[in-house]
Amino acid sequence: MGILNVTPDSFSDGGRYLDREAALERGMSMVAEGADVVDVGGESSRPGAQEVPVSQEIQRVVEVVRGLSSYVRVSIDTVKPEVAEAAIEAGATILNDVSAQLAPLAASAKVAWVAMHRQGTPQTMQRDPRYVDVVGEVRDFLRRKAEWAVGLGVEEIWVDPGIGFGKTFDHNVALLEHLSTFVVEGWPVLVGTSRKRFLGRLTLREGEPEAGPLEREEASLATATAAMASGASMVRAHDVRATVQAAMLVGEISGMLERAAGS
Ligand code: HH2
Repeated sequence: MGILNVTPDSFSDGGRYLDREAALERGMSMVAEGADVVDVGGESSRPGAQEVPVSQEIQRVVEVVRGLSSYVRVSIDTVKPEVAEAAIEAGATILNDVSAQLAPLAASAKVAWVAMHRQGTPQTMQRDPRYVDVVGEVRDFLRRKAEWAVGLGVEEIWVDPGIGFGKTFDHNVALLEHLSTFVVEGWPVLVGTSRKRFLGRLTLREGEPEAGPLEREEASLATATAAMASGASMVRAHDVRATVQAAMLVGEISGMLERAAGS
């Protein structure tokens, strides 16, 4: 899933694709690089991000969705029902819902639904996230949400532990470490680590400053590869070309390991 943020303030690519032509060009380049899905967003969900009025968010995303949806499967990254409806009307077939509240809309519009876990909202989520058992709580939350969506008639459901959304460094690492426990729940798992802040700390070397968003590419790729090897069915990535190569390798290596175990 390639990330296309049509925003001025996304944490790593804000402002680059605010111009519609630039967004369409980047979307098409992700298709050429092998993306199965392009995830279009018109509002940043980074910690502390400001909310965007509905009309402005629609204006940012709709023509980009329309332009790309004849070439690739498009998902709309929004928490606003009006924006989701407009994007679906323009051709989006996945509703990427970081609020995990829009299943009724996904059911009535007959599109796929991504239920992501988060604690708090972008304005509050990194203040003091707390869990007794982060893996268990996130897993129970996602199971409840997926069962709710099944009851509403949503036919394609994805679950996402929401790396960086109301999570400390330790919470993020624990969720990635135990990703395979989400996979056995039966729902395909989507994971997004791309360029996120915890990667800076994960790769910190003594005496050096923490890596900024654009210096986290290798760590993004490494964690995406690990997530796919743990059974994630889709990863959300800025660097599509490298991530597609990693996905191919994970497939090859799993096959090799299976053959070696069988021989
Ligand atoms: N992360 C971001 C946005 N949407 N959706 C899902 N399902 N999972 C994620 O982990 C996820 C997401 C945040 O990343 P990004 O889009 O790069 O930045 P911003 O929110 O600043 O636009």
